[in-house]
Amino acid sequence: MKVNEIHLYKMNMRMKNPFTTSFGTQQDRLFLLVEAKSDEGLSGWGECVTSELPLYIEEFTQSAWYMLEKNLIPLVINQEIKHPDELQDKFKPFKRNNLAKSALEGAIWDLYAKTRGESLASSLGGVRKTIEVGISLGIEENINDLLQSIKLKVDEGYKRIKIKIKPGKDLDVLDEVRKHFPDIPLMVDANSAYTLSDIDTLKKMDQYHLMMIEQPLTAGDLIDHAKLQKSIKTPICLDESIHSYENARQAIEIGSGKIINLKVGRVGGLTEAKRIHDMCEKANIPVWCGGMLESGIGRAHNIAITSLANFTLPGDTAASSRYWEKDIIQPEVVVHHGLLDVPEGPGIGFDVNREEIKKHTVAHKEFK
Ligand code: OSB
Ligand code: MG
Repeated sequence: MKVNEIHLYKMNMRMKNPFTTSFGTQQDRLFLLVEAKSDEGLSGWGECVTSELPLYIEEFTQSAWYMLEKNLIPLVINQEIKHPDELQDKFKPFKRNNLAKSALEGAIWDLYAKTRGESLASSLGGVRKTIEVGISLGIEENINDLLQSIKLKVDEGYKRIKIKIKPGKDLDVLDEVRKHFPDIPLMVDANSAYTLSDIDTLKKMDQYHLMMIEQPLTAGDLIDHAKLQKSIKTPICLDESIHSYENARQAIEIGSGKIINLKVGRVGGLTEAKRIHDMCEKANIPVWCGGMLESGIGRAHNIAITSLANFTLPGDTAASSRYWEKDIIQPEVVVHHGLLDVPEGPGIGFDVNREEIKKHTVAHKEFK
């Protein structure tokens, strides 16, 4: 297929509620959409899950726009592409910038699946018809607000609850949560907020029978995580330390953790996510799909990758309505009793709502 037109949209969408992690609070999502059109008149869509500021990862929305505009889109436009896997080689000279790469690659994957008339999930080798999902809850000033949201989400049927923690908002919070919900599947995410000097606090988390503790230590670190994993029972799950197949291979080799949160954007796209998935499957390392407060388009990509066999733990792909008054896809993503159907229509399997996209577009550029 030939991609003869690409559109880049800068989006500004306000979430229903602010979301707080150890690195800050966000409510306005400034991200990018990529639309790739083929000579057959089909459109593929990808989402660039950056934020306005580089607080979670070094990329940010303007850096991704620049990368896509100046470096990545020129490698793809008007080129014959037989398979989306080819993009990895094309993009390889440019180090990292994975969120930007993933957005364009995702649009091409969607376009490829649509061209073949099959779902993105089956193009990727997915096997699940439904997936299990959990929910990620931000840090709350007031413990009662957190307890109330947990109750709501447990009642809605989400398969596990993840709560964000940071130094000073950890053991006391867990005491309260376990007092009220002694048995729910529970995990915590520190977003890199601790160091090995906090080892006493981290050890104490073993008493709460957590499914895992996500990214306790510095982003990018593997060595200290391996040291920590040796002294705690709770499985460590890596998020901000895994940017590639090689990172994952090394993490497994030295025992930096026992679980991987696989985010398509962070590893540079679906092709790399699938490679990491396959390796983890062989190594008996379960994976689950993380979230980046996506719009419906990124959410649809997450659903497709989660249909692969080794996504054995519930991910963060919650319903559209958890984030948005109105999502930019039709139908929206709905979750029943913690389960979500993998769409069977061509590509991402959701229609994009162009009117809704237009409402939130703050910049647009067309490439031909
Ligand atoms: O660490 O998983 C994370 C959101 C933004 C940046 C990083 C993370 C998160 C979440 C929310 O945990 C997941 C979601 O609901 O999309
Ligand atoms: Mg995380």
